[in-house]
Amino acid sequence: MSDTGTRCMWMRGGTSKGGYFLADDLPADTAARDELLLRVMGSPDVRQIDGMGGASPLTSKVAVVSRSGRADADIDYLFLQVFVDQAIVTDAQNCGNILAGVGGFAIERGLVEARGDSTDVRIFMRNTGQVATATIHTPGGVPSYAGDEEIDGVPGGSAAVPLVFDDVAGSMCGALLPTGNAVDVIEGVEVTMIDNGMPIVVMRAADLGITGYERPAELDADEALKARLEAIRLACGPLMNLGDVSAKSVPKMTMIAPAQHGGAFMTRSFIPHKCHDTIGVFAAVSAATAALLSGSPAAQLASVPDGPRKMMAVEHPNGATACVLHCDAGGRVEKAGMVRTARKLFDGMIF
Ligand code: NQM
Repeated sequence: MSDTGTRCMWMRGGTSKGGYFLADDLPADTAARDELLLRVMGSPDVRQIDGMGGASPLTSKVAVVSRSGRADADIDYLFLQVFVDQAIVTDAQNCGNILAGVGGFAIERGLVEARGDSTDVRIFMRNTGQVATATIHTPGGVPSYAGDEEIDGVPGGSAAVPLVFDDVAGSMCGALLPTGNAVDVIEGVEVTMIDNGMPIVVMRAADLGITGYERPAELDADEALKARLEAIRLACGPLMNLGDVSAKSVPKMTMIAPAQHGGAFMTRSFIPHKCHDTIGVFAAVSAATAALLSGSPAAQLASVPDGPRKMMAVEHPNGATACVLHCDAGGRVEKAGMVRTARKLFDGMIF
């Protein structure tokens, strides 16, 4: 890394955290960019002691943002996952939590002009080729992160960042159900391989020998469970049109159980080798969509509201993530929404 540093903003986006960069502030060459980002995070190292990463995949994330040349978007957002303990930087997944900070960052950097007290920012998500709209609180034309909106997994309140996704089916797998089936049997376990914004594999927790209510640390220590999940994941990757996924962070592995707190269902999600403290944004939308497929493992356990507009609280280890699914007359999810929050943590140069 150069001694002159690289301009960067650190932000919490939803229940994740990471470095936000303008594309122009990073090397154009991908290998040089990735080398720099590994140094920024301190990877590979389980403690990430020589960098800014927080020793978890949830805090080792990067947003690369630029002005968009598209008519349907204001900015382009590329998400990069920097692995903690391996020298891997991958664009083979999107991230809806980091997405929550992207609109505010773009306004801060002058890529988008604030319009009144709240500003809609249309974001082209380069990882998946799809568009999201984030509404940013901009009193006096300046992003403000202060507010009372609380999301489970983040202490205290911040300004709400509503996110809307128009048809994110098949984001990376080319189809909502890449195998064409709502249920397949992989390694003896009934699964739904689904992609409504994030490729995930949905299974009943009980079929993996757990209740689905364990704490993440307990599941992280269960080597037999992790080996079984990885065997299923490696088998699902090619079937989901993702190829060999041994060095990829998708698909995520989502185990579900009946809800405990009045929500739609409970989840424990491996992302993919560590249990998520909550659940990802697009992962929650994808899991909720799986629960609408009759006969699927999720549908058998879930409580699904009637009507075309379905408010579904996807329970997780630290509360629930509420998403709204809008279905067309045929029951297909045509639009999804969710409220997140974000906060600027620092702005400066990283060395
Ligand atoms: O699914 C973690 C997160 C995510 C992804 C992961 C996410 C999403 O919580 O949209 O937000 O699955 O690696 O940041």
